[in-house]
Amino acid sequence: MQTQYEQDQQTSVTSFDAIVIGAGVGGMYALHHLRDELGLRVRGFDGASDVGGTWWYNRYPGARVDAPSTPFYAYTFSAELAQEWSWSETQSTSAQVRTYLEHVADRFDLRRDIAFETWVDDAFFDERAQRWMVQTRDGTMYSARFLVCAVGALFVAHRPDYPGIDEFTGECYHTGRWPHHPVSFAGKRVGVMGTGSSGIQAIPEIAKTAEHVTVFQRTPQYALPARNRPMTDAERSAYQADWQDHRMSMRRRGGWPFATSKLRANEATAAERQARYEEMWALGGMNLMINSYVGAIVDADLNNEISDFVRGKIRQTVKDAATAEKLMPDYHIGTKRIILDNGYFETYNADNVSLIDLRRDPIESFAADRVSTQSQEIPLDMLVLATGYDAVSGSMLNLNPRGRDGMPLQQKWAERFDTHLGVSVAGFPNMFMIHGPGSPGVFFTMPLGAELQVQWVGQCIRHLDGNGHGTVETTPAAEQAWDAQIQAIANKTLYPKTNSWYLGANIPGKPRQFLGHLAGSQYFDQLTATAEADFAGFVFEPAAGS
Ligand code: NA7
Repeated sequence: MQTQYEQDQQTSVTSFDAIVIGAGVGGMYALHHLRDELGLRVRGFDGASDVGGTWWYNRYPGARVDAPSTPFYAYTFSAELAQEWSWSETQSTSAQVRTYLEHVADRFDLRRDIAFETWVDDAFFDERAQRWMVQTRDGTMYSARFLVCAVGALFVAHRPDYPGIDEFTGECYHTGRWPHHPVSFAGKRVGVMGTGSSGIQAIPEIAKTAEHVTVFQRTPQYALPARNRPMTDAERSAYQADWQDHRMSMRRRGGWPFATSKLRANEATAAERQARYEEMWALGGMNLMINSYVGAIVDADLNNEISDFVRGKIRQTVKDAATAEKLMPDYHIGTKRIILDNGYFETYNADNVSLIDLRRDPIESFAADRVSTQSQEIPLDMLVLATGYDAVSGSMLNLNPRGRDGMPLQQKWAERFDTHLGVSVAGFPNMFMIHGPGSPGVFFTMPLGAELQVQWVGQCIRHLDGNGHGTVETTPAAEQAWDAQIQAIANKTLYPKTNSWYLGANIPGKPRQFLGHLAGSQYFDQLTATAEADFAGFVFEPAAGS
């Protein structure tokens, strides 16, 4: 009997060595590395009409990188690329990131091997042929020995399921699916639901022109000042001159290029600590968390003190005391994604902004032109959903590849999102994930993290080919040990004490499991060690026909 692949050879299936799904930060580099550095025949697919991935979609007003310092949210694999590109601000806009990624695509001639506006509807592993079969929405079949899923940690938009929400006839946009046409808020009554990074970046911008903005807040958040400003020439040239050092520092320091504080909170007086928090606040909020004292995300007392400090700042900023109280966060700072803001709390001092605390006044239903909470009716012309994502695991489940015995990933991951090293899933041979569950992903600088994972994938493919193997995959035992490590690291911190998307808590019914590896440097050491140990934790099968 012929394999699916052999049958397809007689029809019109185009074959590649590797198929890369996703043309965002991870997929672009995967294409470049596998094609230009390993010499493989590679085809990329993306549903969007250009490169950028998450950045292609996230065009809402105010969208910016939410990492501390922009020059470091960039690729590091090419010295020339690092030398020739200049970032203009310390916190880049989404548009600037897209321009950069478009430049990367031009410079490395990536687009010629990416099929845009091409959704992958199906991907399954043909065990006899040892190949992945991939079907795009127009019914075309492709095959490849390796499937690289760079489908994004923040891709599947989460839309709340309030009664009547689909009957709302005003304009309605999700921040993660922002339209490409200009959106005007002028003269409109805009409701913004969600106060994560996206909502907190968008609200001050929308309030500049809207007639009225009503913010629907479920969990009050800490937001720390981004202190965005133009990059100076001196900073740019220092970064470019020391680029290799920065790269190595980021690799060693969990994605953050600078040395962090070695100061111990218990060796300082309360007054000294307050002075240090003020200093860090003035430098930029992220410093408050990682540069004040050792252990802000581990030591509950220290964390409480920093949390109190930020609550005090919110009280000082928001003039109306009742509004300020509604904005008071009550969880350990840093255990939900740190938000860097540009004037968020100040926005509540404007007459055209009001805040609904959904914990005290929950939404009951939507109608064509309004939303009703328990206590009031609010007419709206526009609804902006800044309600986040089925993060980290959602995009792989959306793709739902089928592995050995036709096992769909949705079935394999019905209760736990188990992987080994965040890159491989048992029963899914020759499939690699970039920024998958169990990776440092959103806890590390994502471009550098993607580079290191992709380079490891390249090493694995070389090892497989060099030894005459046809398949590589991990084992359930390796997955269990990996998950145990991830949970153990997370359990040493305060993260698991808070409901967050890091734990899947934002998606009704999603299994609760910490989804990221918190110790990035240790993680990448383990990737290296695994490769050096001939890929311990993986099993290889001889190539078919050998
Ligand atoms: P986030 O951080 O998941 O924020 C989503 C927000 O939407 C958050 O405030 C949620 O409240 C709120 N939300 C979610 N569902 C609902 C419902 N049903 N009703 C009311 N409010 C709701 O997503 P973002 O897009 O802001 O940021 C995602 C990441 O992208 C960000 O960290 C950056 O790295 C880039 P909750 O806190 O869950 O109570």
